[in-house]
Amino acid sequence: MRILIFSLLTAFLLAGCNETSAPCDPRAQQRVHDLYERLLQLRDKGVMVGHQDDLMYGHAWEYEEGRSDILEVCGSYPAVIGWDLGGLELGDSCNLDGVPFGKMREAIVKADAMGCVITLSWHMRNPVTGGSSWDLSGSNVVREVLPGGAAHELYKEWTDKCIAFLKSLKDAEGNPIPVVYRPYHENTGGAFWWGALSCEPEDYISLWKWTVEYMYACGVHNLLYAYSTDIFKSEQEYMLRYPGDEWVDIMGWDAYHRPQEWDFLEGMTRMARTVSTIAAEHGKLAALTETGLESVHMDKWWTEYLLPSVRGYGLSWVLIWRNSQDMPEHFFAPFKGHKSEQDFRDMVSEEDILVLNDIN
Ligand code: BMA
Repeated sequence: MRILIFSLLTAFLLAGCNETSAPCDPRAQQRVHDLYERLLQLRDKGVMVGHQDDLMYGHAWEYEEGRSDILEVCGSYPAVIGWDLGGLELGDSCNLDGVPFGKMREAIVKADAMGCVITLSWHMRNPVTGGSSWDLSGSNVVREVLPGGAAHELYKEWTDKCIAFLKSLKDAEGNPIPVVYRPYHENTGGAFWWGALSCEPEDYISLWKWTVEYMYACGVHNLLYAYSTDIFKSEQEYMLRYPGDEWVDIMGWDAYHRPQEWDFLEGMTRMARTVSTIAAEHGKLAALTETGLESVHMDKWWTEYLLPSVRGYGLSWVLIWRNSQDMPEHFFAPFKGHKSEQDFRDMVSEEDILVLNDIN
């Protein structure tokens, strides 16, 4: 019955909308087209479950070959895995969470070979102040990194480092691995130097377009581009920084459950409805690009909160944030022995909730 309702809702949402047909990059490589096609097919099957840094570390462990908190809880790796490039811009050997870029590359190659969808974000430093991505000092940083701005040359060098990393991701046949690239995330929020508190919408859009064009100019054609806001109040707010259909493949949003701050269920179902409707109108895929309840202190969070927030909207995936290896309270997915373990299994045992075993 639930599946029927899910299918009907999805069919309703997609009816009369622009056909989602191809990646926005006119020169996207074959594997990107294949990924896109696969995402379209899987969207009819259900919502994929993703986890940030899943193969690198988990709650109280790190860098153990084959290990994954999600695997240990439900018997399958997640279908989607996220990594973050923060730190790459400085030439650091490890990212901001201590992940060596060499190990990250190896794990991406492995995840791709296993059939996972790969997504990358970038908590890059503030190129004007040298502070972290959360450093909001330095006025108009986005304008300064655009052509003509004081930090443009430096920013180009940073982007070159990202490009070198992207180009180093090759499968066993030597083809570039397709990646869902999700830059400048949570743009309606105030946390980052590219966020709503720190730049004008037109500057954000210029930065997005410059980035995509620079990727093309440097011969990067292995990406799907994901646009993601933070929590938002309206369609207008969601679209304020949207660069346009020819620059984006996936429309997403990030939203964390902070019980003191907002009504998660009410807000999530509203946002899921809005994003999936807009995405369908624009012929784009949709996803919940980051979420979680830190420390998962509700035993049934998965079936009572996450499941109703993602099911039935035609979302391609939900990415659960990381399980820190060294901050015991900073985890968003269950691990072996955690009290929400059974509930997580109940969620992923639903036919329309997909882990890696369900999509291969
Ligand atoms: C945040 C936290 C930080 C981390 C950052 C980038 O949400 O998890 O600890 O450094 O993401 O991964």
